[in-house]
Amino acid sequence: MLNILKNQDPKIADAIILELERQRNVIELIPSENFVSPAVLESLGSVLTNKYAEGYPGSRYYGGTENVDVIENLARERAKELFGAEHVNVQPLSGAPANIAAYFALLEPGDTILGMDLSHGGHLTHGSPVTYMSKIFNFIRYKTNKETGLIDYENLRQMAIENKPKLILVGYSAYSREIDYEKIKQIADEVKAMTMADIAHIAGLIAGGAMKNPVPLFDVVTTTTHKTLRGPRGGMIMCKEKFAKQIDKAVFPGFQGGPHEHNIAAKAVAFKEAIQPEFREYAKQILLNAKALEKTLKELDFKIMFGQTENHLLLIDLSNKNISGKEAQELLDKVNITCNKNMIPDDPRKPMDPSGIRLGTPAMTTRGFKESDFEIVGDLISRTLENKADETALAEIKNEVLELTRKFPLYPELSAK
Ligand code: DSN
Repeated sequence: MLNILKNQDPKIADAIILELERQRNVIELIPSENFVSPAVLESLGSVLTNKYAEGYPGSRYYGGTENVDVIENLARERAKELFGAEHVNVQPLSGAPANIAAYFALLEPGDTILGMDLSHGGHLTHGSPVTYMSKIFNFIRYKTNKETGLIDYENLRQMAIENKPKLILVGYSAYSREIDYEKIKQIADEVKAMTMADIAHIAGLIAGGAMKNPVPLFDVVTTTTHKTLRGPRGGMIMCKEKFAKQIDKAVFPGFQGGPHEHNIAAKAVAFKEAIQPEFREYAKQILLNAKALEKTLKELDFKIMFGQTENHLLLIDLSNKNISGKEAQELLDKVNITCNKNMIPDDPRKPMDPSGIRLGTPAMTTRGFKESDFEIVGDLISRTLENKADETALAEIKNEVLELTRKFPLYPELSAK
């Protein structure tokens, strides 16, 4: 692969080839990552990257847009079919721009948004004080309940009554439970707020019928396309028809310029893949694998936050294991297990060295891992953390990881030569 690039720019070609090798040789547990199909990769590397197409299909500011119009229309129609959406905008460049465009479509500066606290599983763009959006909108943050691990819906309702938000926001990056969209909608109706779900993490699980779908119920639903949905890196907004014009205007010209049509083509390809019956099996297997990993880790005395997992991820509190999240991530990197350090609810430690790690099953499920493989993964993680000072044991674990990954070839059609 990369025969032209190797001659023209060997440094970049070498780094890409090394990255392919790295992806092949690790157990990838970052819950927001996945492996796209070769057809998605081909679309991303296509001549569509050359084209400017500000505007929307049938109404562009540039000539020569007849082919990209076909592509963008297909992406929109397939997304509508997949999620049962009334209107779809496939132009957001990624999840953060999608959320920002949605806020500006629905709200005025200074308006109040009720979203989940970051350390309880929310996302940076849901009002973290380090973001610019937190200076423009008035974010208030609800939390999960310590005892049940669930979103504290009663507290959320009280906060909504007291603060009268214009928008109630659900959808999380580290929360591992199902979401009661009906309850949120009832609260929103009670205080006359609009509803928004950011389903970036679980979009593939929803598309595959393995989790509840907020799209028919909520006003606006944003997502990325590259996580469980297994498409290219990008974003998307779905909404009720009554918000269609303001959503489209907020994306372009409100916030973005020219859409990335190579990316939109790759989204369309991924949506077609997600419509196939095999994708339902994939979504189901992600959940089965997460449960298998959870069972093994619980038996090995790992503390699972939020009580349990009902989706693709596990947030683990490592404070009983005498190791921080940062140390654990670095140690696991050494044995070719990739995950990310993560805050736990109300974490007493700092974000760059928090108390937990976050583990997910989507990427390795794409490679073909089943429950028994994830039982082995749980065991490998535990042994790694127990043997942190034993280089021989760590080398042995790394060999076991390599043996396991070799059984599940990644991109066999791509040659590193
Ligand atoms: N950075 C993504 C994640 O890892 O969850 C969310 O945007």
